[in-house]
Amino acid sequence: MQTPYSVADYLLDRLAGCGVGHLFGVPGDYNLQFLDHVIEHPSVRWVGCANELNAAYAADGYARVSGVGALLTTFGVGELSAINGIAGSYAEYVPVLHIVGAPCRGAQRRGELMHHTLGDGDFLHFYRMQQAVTTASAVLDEQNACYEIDRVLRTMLIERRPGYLMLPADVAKQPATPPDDILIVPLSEPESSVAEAFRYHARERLLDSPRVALLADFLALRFGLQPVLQRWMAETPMAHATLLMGKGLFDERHPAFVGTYSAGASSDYVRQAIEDADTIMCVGTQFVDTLTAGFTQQLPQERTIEVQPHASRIGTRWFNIPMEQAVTTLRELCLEMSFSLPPERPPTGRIQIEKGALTQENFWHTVQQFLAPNDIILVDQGTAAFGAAALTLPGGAEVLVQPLWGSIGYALPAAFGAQTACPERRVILIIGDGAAQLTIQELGSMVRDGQSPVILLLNNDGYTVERAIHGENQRYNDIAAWSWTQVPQAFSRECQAECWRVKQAVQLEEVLARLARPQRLSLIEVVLPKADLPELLRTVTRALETRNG
Ligand code: TPP
Repeated sequence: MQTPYSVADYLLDRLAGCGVGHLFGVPGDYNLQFLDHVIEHPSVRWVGCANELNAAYAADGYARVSGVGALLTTFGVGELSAINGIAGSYAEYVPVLHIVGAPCRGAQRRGELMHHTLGDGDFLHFYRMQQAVTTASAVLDEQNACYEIDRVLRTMLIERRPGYLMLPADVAKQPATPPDDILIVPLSEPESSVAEAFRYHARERLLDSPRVALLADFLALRFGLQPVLQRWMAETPMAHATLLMGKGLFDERHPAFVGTYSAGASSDYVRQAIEDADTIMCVGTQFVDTLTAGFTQQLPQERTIEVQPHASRIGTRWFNIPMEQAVTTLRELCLEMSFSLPPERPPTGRIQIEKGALTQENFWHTVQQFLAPNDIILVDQGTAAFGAAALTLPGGAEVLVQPLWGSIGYALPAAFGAQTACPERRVILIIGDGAAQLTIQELGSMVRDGQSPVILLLNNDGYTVERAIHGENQRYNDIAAWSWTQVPQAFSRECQAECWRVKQAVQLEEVLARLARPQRLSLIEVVLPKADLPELLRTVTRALETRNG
């Protein structure tokens, strides 16, 4: 017999309508019945994870490549394990819906001594904890469920940040009516006088600028501006760059793409091409300490136009205008004008890279040769993130990195999530040995689901990035030495993974040459010197240590 349409079905239909095809998480008795509806659902697939933190990272990785993600955990114990991951999604504007199965309303009303509570009869402790890391949240009941599901999802989509739904087990079963239309997300329209004023002041500013430059960052990606920005750069030749978090926004082989901007840690060419323009248009930028060598950007207010999701600034004046409209206005104005050309790229000459034993330098050079169009490259928050800043991406390739929240171990489950969303794309994960020890269990899920990511595991004998900041030889920067190439075997009974341990640059080249179209999970343990750093990180750590006093 078919079960009657319920709140659980409504929620799943709404998720499917938002483009969610997979729900990550871990079961618990408060969400098991909801899970039966997931299993029955025609388009939302359940993806079990090894723990809730990994599930939150996986949902985040999934959302970064496909738009929206979703996560299911159980009350208290599950949701608090996930909260670190959700906080990362909040900090970095990734819309993930966190659904938490909770005790029935009767038990809550009576304040019963239920498992997974603090034992004080207060069932809202965890709901309150989630407030700081979500843009909208609700405790669902029979009366409000459908309305609140829509409200939370709508706010999530507008703000591009996580939402939270507490779903008591009995509420999930309540009858509901299927939605008869798609979820409408209203477009915010500025007052026409504001739009006019923005256009007027932007024109004045641009007319006064012989040379302009564009610096765009991850908020432009999150708010869907990649197509319009790419079109704009194809039409109007101007120096343009992203920060590390926005990497992948542009076609990096475009002649006027100057590189990844890292403020004072950028090359002279990148820095001058951006900072010396008469007007710098900063679209969706956030200047994080680690990405700007400790806030060394030279982008004074009077020479910048700043475009943020819901407002834009010209000089010191702010206009309440949505990002897309501001960018479209700037693009139209640029089409009417002519600017001097971006500076010539200095000749690089032939750089001789030492092959021999692997170093950060020849490792990243080899990775650069390996990249192909449409790759999804995930880099974790150790040396990997900083090395990746110097890569030039082939067309359609993107980088997933979490430098603002900066929780090590993120990239491995996020790679699982990204590969779940895009099974046909090649996923390359570059992660330190320290970071991998936090979240390695998700290798099991990758093998279970037949995924074939290429995993470059950087074995540099511990926390190298921390050694560079402080305590180079202190025991707190050491980790347990694992037999990395045996790890995938431990995570699947019939091992469907291939593993290598490489110490020489040519060995790495040889292995990567076989992985143009990997058919199974490939783990390459890359042995690197303990204290070696990518050039960018050397500059950044000097700046950070100074700031920490
Ligand atoms: N715990 C979490 C969850 N996140 C953090 N950022 C830290 C601790 C502090 N931390 C930042 S980088 C790092 C640590 C412990 C070491 C990373 O080492 P590894 O992953 O081996 O990369 P490597 O620098 O050696 O390439």
